[in-house]
Amino acid sequence: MRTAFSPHHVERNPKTELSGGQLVTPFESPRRAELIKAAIETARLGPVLKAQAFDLEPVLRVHDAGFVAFLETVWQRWQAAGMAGEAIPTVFPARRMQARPVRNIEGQLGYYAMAVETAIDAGTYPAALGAKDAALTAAQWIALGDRCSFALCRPPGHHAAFDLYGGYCFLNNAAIAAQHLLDHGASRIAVLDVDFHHGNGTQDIFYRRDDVLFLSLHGDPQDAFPHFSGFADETGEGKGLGFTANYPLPPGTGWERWAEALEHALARVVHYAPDVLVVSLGVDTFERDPISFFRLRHPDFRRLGGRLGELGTPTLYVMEGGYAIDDIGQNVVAVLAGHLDR
Ligand code: OKP
Ligand code: ZN
Repeated sequence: MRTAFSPHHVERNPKTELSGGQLVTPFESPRRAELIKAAIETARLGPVLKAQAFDLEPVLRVHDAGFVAFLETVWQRWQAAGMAGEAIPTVFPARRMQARPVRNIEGQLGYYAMAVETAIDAGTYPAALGAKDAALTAAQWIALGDRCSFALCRPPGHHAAFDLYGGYCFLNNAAIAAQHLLDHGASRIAVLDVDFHHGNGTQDIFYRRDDVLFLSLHGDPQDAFPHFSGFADETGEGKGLGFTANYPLPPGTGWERWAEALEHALARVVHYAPDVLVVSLGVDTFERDPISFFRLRHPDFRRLGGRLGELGTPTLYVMEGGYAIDDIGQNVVAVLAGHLDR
């Protein structure tokens, strides 16, 4: 199995995340990707290769052009406005206000943000471009016949919607890859999101479509971020009705209950018979994750990979969350090794 990796991820290294009313060192750190890369190499799961550079065309298949132009220019404009710290919005188009991308940079930050924990720094955009390159490179390998590949993306992507960033995400790596596969021969893609948090961005991008089946297992939005997306009654719209499935789960959920939801989701995948399965792989379902509340244990990640490998569908794994730094490498390797049955 090949892994695609972009060294540009290190360029995103913000000093601040708003958490519990304090500016703390971000949970989503450069070390995460380096530890995962090292664990894959140590486990000899296959080569870790530098991502190929793609242009913006595949990005603009799923994201708003104004949004991408905002990401490209926000840091320079924030600095030009004389702001001393990292770029964080302060005001939002809340209910009954005008949701318009006004010219002022603070106004645009509020317009394009879905959450404020995520500060933007000088290297955020190059890192986000590198993550999408990793996703597209690993997708290309699947299009050319690989049975399984891994996009070691950082920053993650699944909270990034058509025209929204937040939740540590800027470009939706999994959605960009899924669309690229559809544009290069696939007719149906299933995206299975096993990150602890609901993949609101991926859901948003494909909500009205029947060529992408989106399934997500996650902390109940009554209790967990992103709070306003991921309820069981969100099932798609228009011709996409029935092509979104959400499995919100309560605090303390362990393997038994989680695997029950997984089996429901996998039955849907098998019935859909996708050409490619895209897995939004977060390992923040781990029992010691610092920001999540599921209780999956290390061996459960191998079970997950094994179960996905049994489907026999070409599978693209796209890295999302996971913040238990001491265990992140081993947990990701467990999923991939389980899939490869080694
Ligand atoms: C990104 B990914 C908890 C606040 C959580 C953001 C979490 C983003 C997770 N009090 N804030 O899905 O792993
Ligand atoms: Zn997550």
